[in-house]
Amino acid sequence: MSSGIPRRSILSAAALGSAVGSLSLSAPASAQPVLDTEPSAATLPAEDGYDLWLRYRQVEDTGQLKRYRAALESLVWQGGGPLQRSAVDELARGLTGLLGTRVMPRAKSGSRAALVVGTPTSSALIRELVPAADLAELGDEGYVVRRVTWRGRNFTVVAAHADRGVLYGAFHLLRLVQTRRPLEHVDLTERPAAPLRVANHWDNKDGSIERGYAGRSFFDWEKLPQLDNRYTDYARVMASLGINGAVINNVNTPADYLAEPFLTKLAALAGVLRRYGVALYVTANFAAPIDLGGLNTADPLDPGVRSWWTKKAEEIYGRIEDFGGFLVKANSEGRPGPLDYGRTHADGANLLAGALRPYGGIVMWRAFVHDSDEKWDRQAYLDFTPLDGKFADNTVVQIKNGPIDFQVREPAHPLFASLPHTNSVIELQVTQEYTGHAAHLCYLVPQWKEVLDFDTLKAGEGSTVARVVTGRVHPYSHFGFAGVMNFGDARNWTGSHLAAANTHGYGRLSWNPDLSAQDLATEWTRMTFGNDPDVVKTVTALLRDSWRTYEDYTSPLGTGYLTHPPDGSVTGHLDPSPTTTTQFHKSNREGIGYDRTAATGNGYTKLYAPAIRDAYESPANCPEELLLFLHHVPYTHVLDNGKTVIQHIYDTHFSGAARVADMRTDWEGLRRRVDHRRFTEVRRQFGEQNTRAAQWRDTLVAYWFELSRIRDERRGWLQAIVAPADTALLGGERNELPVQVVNATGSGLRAVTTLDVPEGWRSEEATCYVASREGETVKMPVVPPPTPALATLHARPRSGAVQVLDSSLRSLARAVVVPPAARCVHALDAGPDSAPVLKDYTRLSPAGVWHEGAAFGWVGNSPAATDTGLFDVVRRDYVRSGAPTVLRLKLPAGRCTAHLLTGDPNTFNRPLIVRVDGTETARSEQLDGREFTWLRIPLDGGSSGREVDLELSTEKDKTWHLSACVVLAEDTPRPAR
Ligand code: BDP
Repeated sequence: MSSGIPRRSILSAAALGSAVGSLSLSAPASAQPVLDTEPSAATLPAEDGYDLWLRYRQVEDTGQLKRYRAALESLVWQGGGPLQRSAVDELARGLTGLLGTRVMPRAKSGSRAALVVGTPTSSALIRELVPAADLAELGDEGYVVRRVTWRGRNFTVVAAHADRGVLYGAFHLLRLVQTRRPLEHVDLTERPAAPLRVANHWDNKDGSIERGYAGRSFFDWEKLPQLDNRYTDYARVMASLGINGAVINNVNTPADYLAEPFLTKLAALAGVLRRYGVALYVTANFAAPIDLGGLNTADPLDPGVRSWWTKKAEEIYGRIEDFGGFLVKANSEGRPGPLDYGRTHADGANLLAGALRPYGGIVMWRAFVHDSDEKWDRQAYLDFTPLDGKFADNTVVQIKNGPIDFQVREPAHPLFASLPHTNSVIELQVTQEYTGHAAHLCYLVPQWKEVLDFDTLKAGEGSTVARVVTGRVHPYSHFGFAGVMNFGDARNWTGSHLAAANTHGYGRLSWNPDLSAQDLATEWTRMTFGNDPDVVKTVTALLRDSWRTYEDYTSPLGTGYLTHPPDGSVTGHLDPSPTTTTQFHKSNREGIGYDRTAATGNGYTKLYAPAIRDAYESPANCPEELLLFLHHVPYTHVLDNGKTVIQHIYDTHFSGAARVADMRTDWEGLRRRVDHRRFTEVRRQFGEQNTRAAQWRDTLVAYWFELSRIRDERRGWLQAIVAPADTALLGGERNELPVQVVNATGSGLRAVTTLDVPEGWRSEEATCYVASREGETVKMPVVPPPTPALATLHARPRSGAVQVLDSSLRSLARAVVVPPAARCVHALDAGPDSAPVLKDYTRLSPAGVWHEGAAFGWVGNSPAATDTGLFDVVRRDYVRSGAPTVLRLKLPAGRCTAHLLTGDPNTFNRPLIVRVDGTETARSEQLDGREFTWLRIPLDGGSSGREVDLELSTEKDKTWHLSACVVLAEDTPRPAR
């Protein structure tokens, strides 16, 4: 790296590694005594959350304000580089707000107390006040904040060896005031535990975010290189946490970011970030030499490929001199990588590392290799441990906290401490992909702390994950933290105000993983909502317990992956869908949990140090919260608390969901103590969480009951499940929709079930007798309107006062309505010839080629066909093709409408694009797995009928699907007979 951060000095600071402890890192601000004297019901100005924790509201307590003013009002700065300039700007802004008086830097101190900031190089006063030797050992990022009395005057000093330390020290001082710490005896020394403290943004160039719940990306690629204040504010926020790197694009990325016009845009962005010490990194697509360079290979050992990357690095550094380097996701979930050429991950990483080395850049190579669900937990370990020592020294392997994928509970990843000769970084997920999006409060710091404190024992006692990733176990040259961010363009950055506590917690832990979750929660609360003791106490408690609560109502005992299967939508991984994730949780009628033991399971436990492996091998000795992650046990397995597993599961789902209602009540107690807007928005979020928690509870307890057939000893319930995916309904006719009524009470009962149907539908209630612990299928009469449709249907059973559970998430799939064949001009059910066809419909298969006299048929290429065996007769199978394909239809005279059904019972479905005579007339949205949609295409047969060509296609290199094609004549009054 030619300027900006001299990486070597970061390293030398970090190389002091073990000295971190001996430097007496200060306790977090919140751990020190505090004056809790804020007036509680002060008039609170409107806030929208944009300031996050960088809120600089005036100190309310007059005595305290006076003391702060006396110490800090006079700000002495004797010059320095751009990072010091940013520090001083922030101090001026922050203190002006906090002290309620204009604070401006001046070069000389007067006769009174003063705040002095700078480095020994830039400030004579600093040279007087702090021995340079105290600072030199702190490296480029460390600093001191100290009260010094010199020549009878009191100085509050923020001093560092380098400008960057001054910046971090300035934010620390502001934090002290924001959290109302006394400064009279302040004397703290800080330096980060690791050199890499990076934000990973999974943002796409079209503005979408892979797993974002706060609106769209705030990186505006259309407008860049034109800058926006938001970029500066982003950089301030990052610097306030000590974050010093940002990867600005998704791990699933095209190669585009490595070429114009992106380089110009990136350079502009890097210029803003640089002023706050944040280095810009980019996710590189491993196939870039092919996609951008026009080569026919990306083989890491190919000389042409090597020289392409070398030139590319030169080009990038020509634009961005302090460019941080590349993040790479290779050979995982379909991404290109070195394995495509029979090479290893190390070959791939070293190729890029070689190109970046002359400039000091690094490669962060992800260990998340997910190709087969069966090997998901072991694959990273199996792929990477044989390569230990083979990675170049300017690469680091980036390892997710757990072996699966950011679940609410997982053991620590077995790769930690298993790569003694390979730089390692931990990847944490700040965005709440599997932990409730922006709808559920789930403060993840306690989870991260558990992982960081986990003792791998691989390099003897005390080889905790935290010590591994802070370079204290193995002699790593690069190490630290990556956090998958939760920022979007929402005004408050994180969508949910409370979710910002995770952003703050991640950054602060990456600076110092020894900070406690409780202290961080308190610190964030004080900075974000003020110092009213009731607010601090309540919000801190809400944060502290939220992860456990979320776990209780979603997935206790390590049950595992229970959310909607992987897909790209914003609702992906939010709601429970246990029936479709059995490959991940492995529960069945006999038992529950995933056997990962060496003795009888997949052997995952063998990846840990012997003492841990032995504990994990045994259901009696393994940590209870991981029981079902590691073992398949009978539902009657007895836990330490004397309860059976199934009873414990029932109880935690109910108690967890009940606690959400309490959380909402606790928050409501803060009315008028928190400004109105944020109060209302958070209250709304708790309302949503309450509903969703009940859905989780009801979906899961019913599911476990269905499998185990063991009743909850403490409660009974009734539930009715519509299975619309199994029955296609005929429009305008009387159908019988099967609905399963489940009786989870201790005695048989008579249940009356009604169906919630959309307007224009008719249905009647149905009565049935259901024995205790049984399910009974009732046929519910239902008449949908005659036209093609998709509709969500819910059934409600009732029987006296028996509690009824929600089943809406079990009935997630919509029912499909198709017109009866007799009413159609064409009634085509697409799929292979071998699969079943809807009553009276005609098969539209690849064999249906157009010929003279045919009513319909393919012209040119024919598609392929698949029968998934899932869903009803119409949706289970389809025709599909990667190429545009023409379906010719014979139309009768007059107007008519074609209805095309598209979707996929398994996985997401690309837009189906329909062109009629060359003009695009319809296009579906990209759909989640199991979602379908009907496209309507108006057609005209003219006065005597004609043939029309529908060209079916989708995005380039993707596949379109068609499940059915129905043509209805426009409703004209039928001539009387
Ligand atoms: C999973 C996400 C997916 C990511 C992938 C990854 O569901 O969107 O692309 O991990 O980390 O968490 O690469």
